[in-house]
Amino acid sequence: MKEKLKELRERAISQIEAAQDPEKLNEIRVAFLGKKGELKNIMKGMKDLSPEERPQFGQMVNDAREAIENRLEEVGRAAEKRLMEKRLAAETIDVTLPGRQTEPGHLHPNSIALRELEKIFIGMGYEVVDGPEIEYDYYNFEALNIPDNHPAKDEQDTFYINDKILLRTQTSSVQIRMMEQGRLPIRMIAPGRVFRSDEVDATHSPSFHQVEGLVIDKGLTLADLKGTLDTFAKELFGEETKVKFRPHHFPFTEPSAEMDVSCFKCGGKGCRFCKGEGWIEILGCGMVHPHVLEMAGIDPKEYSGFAFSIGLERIALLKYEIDDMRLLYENDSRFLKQF
Ligand code: 2NM
Repeated sequence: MKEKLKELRERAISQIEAAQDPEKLNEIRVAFLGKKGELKNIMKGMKDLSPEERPQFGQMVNDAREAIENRLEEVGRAAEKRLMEKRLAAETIDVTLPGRQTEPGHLHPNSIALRELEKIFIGMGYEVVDGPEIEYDYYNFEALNIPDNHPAKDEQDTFYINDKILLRTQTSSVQIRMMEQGRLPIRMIAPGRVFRSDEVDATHSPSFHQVEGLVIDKGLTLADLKGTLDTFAKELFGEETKVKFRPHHFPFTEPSAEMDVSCFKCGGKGCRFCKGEGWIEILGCGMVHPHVLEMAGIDPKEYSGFAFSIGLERIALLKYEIDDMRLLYENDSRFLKQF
């Protein structure tokens, strides 16, 4: 029996030492020390021993149990430690890895163009003024000397909210409001969204942006208008830019003109960009009609003024050589990130 116990003890220890994981160690514990384990089994033979041998054998069983328990404990701790180290290694975070890149936003070409226009006019002493997009018919048409039978007033061209209220078709309405306030002189630009009932195509949209300018002072003449817009064109398109004024008609200005700039691609020789013309139309302008001044409460015998109207999208398309206005409204980030 002693031999059997010795063999059992050695077998248990060698199995423990061969085991790698806590689960396996537990199986060994159950097999040897459990209620129906081998050690309990061998103790059943105690009854066959002589009374003198029993205590000695009992002591040997206890020693064997203790030895197996100790070994289980030691090897178990080592296995737990290995397991923990393995888990920690798998969970390691490399703090030196670069972070995930978030794409920075981009200024819209309209915004870049607007900032550039504002910079030029602020540099010439203009203030930037805001006004309502929903406007009275009076400020949008009547005060601008646009008669009721004018084609612009047709429902085909203008979004009406009711008889008297509409979505502004030009930011001139902001300038009328400024003139009414009567703080003279005025040197302002009114950038903003305007609305016209147009079908969408490469050059039209029902909503686009204007930057309209207005200067009111004593003694202003057409020469002031030409000098101002010539300076503006040179700052926007380059020092070598030439301007050309073609007579035109607007109800709110007299005389009126459209201004072309020499093509900044070919310098005026004619190319694909200017469609062989050498010139590119960029704005409408004129001396403010005396009747417009009068209606706004300004005495046209004392004051005169000039005004101009720039299409913001047109400037953005030209400057960044974009050939379809719809690209400006689709907000595809692959397109926008190029600017
Ligand atoms: C244009 C062309 C020329 C214009 C006139 C005024 C105001 F309020 F002074 F009467 N603001 N903007 C103007 C002048 C608008 O658009 C083609």
